[in-house]
Amino acid sequence: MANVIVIGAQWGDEGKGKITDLLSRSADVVVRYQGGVNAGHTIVVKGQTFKLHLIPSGILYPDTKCIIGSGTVIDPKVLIGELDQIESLNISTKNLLISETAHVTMPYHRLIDKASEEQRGTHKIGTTGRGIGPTYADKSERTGIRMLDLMNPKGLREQLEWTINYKNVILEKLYNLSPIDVSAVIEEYLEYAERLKPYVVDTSLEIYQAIRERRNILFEGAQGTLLDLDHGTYPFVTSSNPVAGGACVGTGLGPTMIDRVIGVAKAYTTRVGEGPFPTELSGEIGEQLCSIGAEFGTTTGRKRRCGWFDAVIGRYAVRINGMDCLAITKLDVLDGLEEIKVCVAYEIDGTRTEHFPTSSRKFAQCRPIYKTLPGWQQSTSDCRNLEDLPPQALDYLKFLAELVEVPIAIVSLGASRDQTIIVE
Ligand code: 2SA
Ligand code: MG
Repeated sequence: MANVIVIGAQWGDEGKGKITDLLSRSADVVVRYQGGVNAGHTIVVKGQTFKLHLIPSGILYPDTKCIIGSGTVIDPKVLIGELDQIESLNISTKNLLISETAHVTMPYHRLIDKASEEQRGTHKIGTTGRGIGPTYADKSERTGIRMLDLMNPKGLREQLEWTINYKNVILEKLYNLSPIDVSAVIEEYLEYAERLKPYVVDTSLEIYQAIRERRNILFEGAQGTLLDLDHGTYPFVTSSNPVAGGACVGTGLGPTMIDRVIGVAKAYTTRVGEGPFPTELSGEIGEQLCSIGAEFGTTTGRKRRCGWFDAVIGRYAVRINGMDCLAITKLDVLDGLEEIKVCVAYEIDGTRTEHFPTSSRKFAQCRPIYKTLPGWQQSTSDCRNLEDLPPQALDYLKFLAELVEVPIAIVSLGASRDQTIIVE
């Protein structure tokens, strides 16, 4: 397996959770490198369903080391809730490591996230409201609190007194909100620090040593390529770098140590939050995809917007991530359709283009050029080999692979682990 990055090739929710779960079985170390509690996947263990936002699901395997890397932002309250849940199932959390240099989401980050969205009105981003943008903004502004700051009570008191007083001015003057109680927050976070202390280390060093020992490392991207701060549909993006390059920056590892990049895409497209989406379906078929695909956010429960597969986006994701191969998920959701459309190119101002535009304003003007393929109208959820698939489904996959110019290595046909075709 070697060192593999798994990234989302669309707008997040591509089913990366299932693919990383499959690959986790042969991984010695699983690493999160960006994002925070805006991510989420649902896991079923011992008949109990629970949601993880920060801890990689690899924690469920007794010998897998799980790392929350330096490029992530950590909401300690949520993280402790996850630790409690896992431990309540009698599963050990001793294999978890948290980066000293990851930034901490504070109460004012959540407040500012929500208040600024409200103030933006029709210009809102549609964030998850988890304080992600403001935490990363503080990191760039150099007023952030890092995990290692949390571990130093005296320093933390000083730092938070200054920072919260500064944030209180913003909360009161800019957003008309009540100020935060400085000492209550300090006490609260000192308690979190006590609980998290055993996990906090220099994770870059841990990863480097694991590589030197020839262990298999899986880098797990959250969100997706089009939500990337630099390469996504700005400003309708998240504040981190979900693309493959983010795995190096977000862990403290050089690019020569990565062997492979696997992209995950749905057999159609979804997006949650605001922003342009050329292949979006507003009518009956969109509703059908949403209900069959159960397209609701894991973190916020928001309904996802649904549309056809967009190969312009697919090719773009291949380029930006240096993708080696693709995992196509939720093919079974298309089972009942008579016809399936695929966007092969865009038309902007009467001109055809096969390239993704860098400007969101231009992107909003893109009209999809479709090729229509016949559906297969039979269930694929029990298929376990490519040969089991109806010929139309196989043609559909072949067409997608040709368009995006990388092979399809995995096909997923349902939520359970065995509903998967591994292409040899
Ligand atoms: P934020 O909160 O600042 O990161 O929001 C900025 C944009 O990024 C989008 N975003 C996401 N899109 C899809 N899935 C995400 N994760 C959750 C999930 C979403 C949920 O796994 O289902 O539960 O709602 C995710 N996280 C961020 C967001 O919609 C904004 O467009
Ligand atoms: Mg998700």
